[in-house]
Amino acid sequence: MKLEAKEDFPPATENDARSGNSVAAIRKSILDHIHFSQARLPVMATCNDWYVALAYTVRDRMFGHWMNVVQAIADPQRKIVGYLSAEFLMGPHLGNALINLGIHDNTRAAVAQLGLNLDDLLAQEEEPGLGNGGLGRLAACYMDSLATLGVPALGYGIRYEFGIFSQEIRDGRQVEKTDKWLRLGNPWEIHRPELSCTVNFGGRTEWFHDERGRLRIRWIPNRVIKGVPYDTPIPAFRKDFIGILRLWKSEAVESFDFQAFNVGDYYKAVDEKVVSETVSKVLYPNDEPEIGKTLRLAQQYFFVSCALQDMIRVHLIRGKALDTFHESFAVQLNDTHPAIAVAELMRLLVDEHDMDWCEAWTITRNVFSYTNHTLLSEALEKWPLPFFGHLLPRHLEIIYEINHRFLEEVRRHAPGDDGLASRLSIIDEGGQKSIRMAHLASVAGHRINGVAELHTKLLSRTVLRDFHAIYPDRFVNVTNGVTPRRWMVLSNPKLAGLLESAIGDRWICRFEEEIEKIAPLADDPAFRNHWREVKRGNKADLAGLIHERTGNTVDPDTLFDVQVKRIHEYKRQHLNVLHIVTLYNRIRRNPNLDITPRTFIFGGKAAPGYAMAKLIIKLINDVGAVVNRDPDVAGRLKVVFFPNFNVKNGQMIYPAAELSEQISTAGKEASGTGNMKFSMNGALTIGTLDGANVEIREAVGPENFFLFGLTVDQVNDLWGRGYNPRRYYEENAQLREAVDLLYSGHFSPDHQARFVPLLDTLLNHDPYMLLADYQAYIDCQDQIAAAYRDQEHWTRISILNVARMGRFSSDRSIREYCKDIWRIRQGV
Ligand code: KOT
Repeated sequence: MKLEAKEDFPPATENDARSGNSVAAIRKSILDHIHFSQARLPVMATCNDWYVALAYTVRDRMFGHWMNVVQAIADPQRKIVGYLSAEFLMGPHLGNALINLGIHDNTRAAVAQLGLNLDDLLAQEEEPGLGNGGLGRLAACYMDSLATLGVPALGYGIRYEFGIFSQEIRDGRQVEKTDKWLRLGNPWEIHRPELSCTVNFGGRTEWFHDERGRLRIRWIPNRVIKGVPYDTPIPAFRKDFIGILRLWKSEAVESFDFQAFNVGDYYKAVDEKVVSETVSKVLYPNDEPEIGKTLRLAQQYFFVSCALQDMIRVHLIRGKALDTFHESFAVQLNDTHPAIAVAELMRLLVDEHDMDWCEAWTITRNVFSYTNHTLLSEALEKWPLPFFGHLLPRHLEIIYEINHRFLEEVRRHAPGDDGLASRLSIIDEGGQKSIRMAHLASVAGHRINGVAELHTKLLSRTVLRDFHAIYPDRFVNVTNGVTPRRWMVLSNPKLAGLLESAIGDRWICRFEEEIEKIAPLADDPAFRNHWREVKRGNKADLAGLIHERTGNTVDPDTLFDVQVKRIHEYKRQHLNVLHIVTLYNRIRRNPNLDITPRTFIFGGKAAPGYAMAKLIIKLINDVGAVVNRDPDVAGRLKVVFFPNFNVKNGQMIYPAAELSEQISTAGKEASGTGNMKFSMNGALTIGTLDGANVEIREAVGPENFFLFGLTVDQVNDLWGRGYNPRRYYEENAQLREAVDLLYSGHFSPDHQARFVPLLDTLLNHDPYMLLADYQAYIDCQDQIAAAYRDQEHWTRISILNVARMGRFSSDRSIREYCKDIWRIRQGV
C-alpha cells in the first residue's frame, strides 16, 4: 500500500510554529503549549511545566519524520526490524532529541528569551530507566542507529510503571527507592489504545472439529488481559526519520469485568483489574539468577504476544498474505527473555491463522534470530515444566512438537548418539525438568550471535557447543557498539567542539571513516593542549557534581580512575579496592612517598537480593571513609562512590574519566559497552583480555592499552590444575598486608568482622580469581601511575584512543546486523 499525500490534507509545513526551527518559532511553540496543552499562565508555570512544554515542542518537530516512517512501514517492499527486548534503557530524551534534530542552539536561545535556562529544563526530565544495564542500553543505542541509518524499526518492550530502582547511599550502604518515573506524566509517548491486543494465560487445551471437519487443538485460557501500546519516537541524527519504540502496558479487559459484574462479584472485578495491571508494573532488577517467577514469565509472554500480533496486523495492512510474513519482518530476540516468541508465532500461524505446521515453521525460522549476551550459567533462562505448562499450556505443547521434530533431525544427523540428543534437547530432563530458552531460540533462529569476537568464540565452544557442531553456519559475531551521538556529542560537547574544529562534523554519523582523521593531531602540541583543557573542564564539572551528590571534595588535577557498571563479583570492583588498600599501605609505611595522586570513582547498582554485591558497595564506602580522612594520605588518594549510576549520570562521568577500569575475569564479560564509551571520551583502559576489551586493544594498539591478567585459557588451565587462592595470599606480602588490614577491622571499626564473608570467599574459593590476578593488576597500575606523569605522552595516547574507536559505533554493528542477519537494505 502506498500512502499518497492528498490535496485536501496538505502536509504540515516546515515553517509554522508547530514545526519551524527558528528561535522565534520554537519560542512561540513553547508558549503555545503552556497555554493550549497545559492550561497554565506563564507567570505561574513551574520549571516542570516549562520542561513539558518544551518536550511537546520538540516532539511536534518529529511528527513529520514519523509520517515518513509510517510510509516506510506501509511499503511492502521494505523489510522492518522488530527488536524484541525486555529492556530499553533509553536515558533522557530531551537533550538527545535537540542534538539529533539539530535545534539545540536555537532552543537554548528560545528558552533564554523566556527567561529560562535550558540546563534547568534538561534536569527536570526523569529518565526512563527501563533496563538494568548493558543489555537494555545496547537496545537503546541500536534504536538510535537504526533510525540514523534509515532502517524502519519497531522496538517492542514493556512500559514498566516502575523502572530500575533508584539508589541512595546511606551509611555506606545501598538503599533502593522505587522509580516513579511516570509520576508527572510522560510527554514523549503517544498512547495508542486503538492498537490494543489481548493476551491469554492459563487454562487448558482441547481437541475440536473445525467447520471443515478437521480435528484441531484450541486453547481455553482462564485469564485474559489487554496490552495497550505507547509509542515513543526515537529521532535519527539530522535525517527526517525516526524509530518507533512501542512499549506495552497491561490493563484489565473490560469484558472480563462485566462477567464478574453479571454474577454480582464487584470485588472480583476490581481484583482482576489489579492483577492484570501487575504484569507491566515493575522491571525485575536482577542481572543474574532467574528464580522461576510467574510474573516474570507472564511479562515476557505478554509483550511478545502483543508484539507479534502487532507485526501480523502491520503485515496484513500491507495487503500481503501471511505466507510472506518473513519478507515484512526480521525479528531480533535480545537474549532469551523474548524467546517465547518462537512458540507464540507458531501458535498464531497454526492455531489462529490455520497455517500448516511445516509452512509456519519455515516462516518462523526465517523471521527470528537470537543474540546471546552472557555465558554465566546462572543467567541462562530455564523454566520448570509444570510451572510453564500452568501459565502457557498451549505453548508447552508447541514446544514439545518443535523439540520432537528437531530431535528427529538430530538423530538423522548423528544416528544412535543419544547423548547428543539429550544435550541439545529444548527440554532439560535432568533433575527438575525445565525448558532451556537458549535452546528454543537456537533451534528457531536462522542466526545466533554473540556480542564480541571472544564471546562468540566461547559461546560456540561452551554453552552452545553442540548447536555449533550441527549448525556452524548459524553462528555469527556482531561486536557491540555505542552511539557517538549520545555518548560524545550530547555528553561531551567540549570534546565534540574540538573535534569539529579539527575535522568537521561528518564523524558524528560516519564515525568509522572519519574519526581516525584526528590521529595525526596526536603529534600536534597545540592540539594536545586543547585536548587537555577539554578533559580538565570535564573533570572540574564532575568534581562539582561529586561535591553536590556526596559532599566529597575531589581535586580535578588528580588522575580520575573510574569504574562504573553494575556491581558484580565477576566485574571485580573489589580487585580495584585491593589496589586502593595497597596504595594506602604504602603511604602508611612511608608518609612522604611520592605517588601519582588519584581519585577513585565508583558507581553502580547491586541487585537487591545479591548480598555480596551489596557488601562490595559497603566496602568501597568504608575504605573511602578511612582513606579520605587520613591526614597521612594528604589528598593523594580519594575514593568516592557516586550514587545512582544511570544514563544521566553516565553522561557526566564518562567525559571526565582518564582511566577506565575493565577488569573482569577473562571469559566472564560478554562484551562490555562502558569500555567503548570511556575510550571514545579519551580515557585509557586498564583491562583484561575479556569481551570487547580484546578488540579495543587491537584497535587502539597494544602500546596504548594497559593489559594485565590471566587469559581465558590460563584461567581454565589454573582451574584444571587446582586453584588455591590462599597460596597467593601466603606468598605475596603486599597482598597479605592488604587482606589482613581488611580483616583487622581497620576500615570497619564499628563492626570488625563486616568483610569476613567477602575475604573468606577470596581466600577459600575465589571464584573470579582476584588473588591470581592481583600482582599483575598492581604492576600494571604502577606503570599507569608512572605514565600519567608524562602528560604529553598520556594525551597522545588519549587522542589515539578516540581516533581508533571507529569500529565501536553502533552504526557499524547495525550495518552488520542488516547485512549478515536481517538481510535488509538500508534506507537513507
Ligand atoms: C542478563 C540476564 C540474562 C541474560 C543476559 C543478561 C545480561 C547481559 N544483561 N546484561 N548483559 C550485558 O549485555 C551487554 C550488551 O551485550 C554486554 O556488553 C555485557 O557484557 C553483558 O553483561
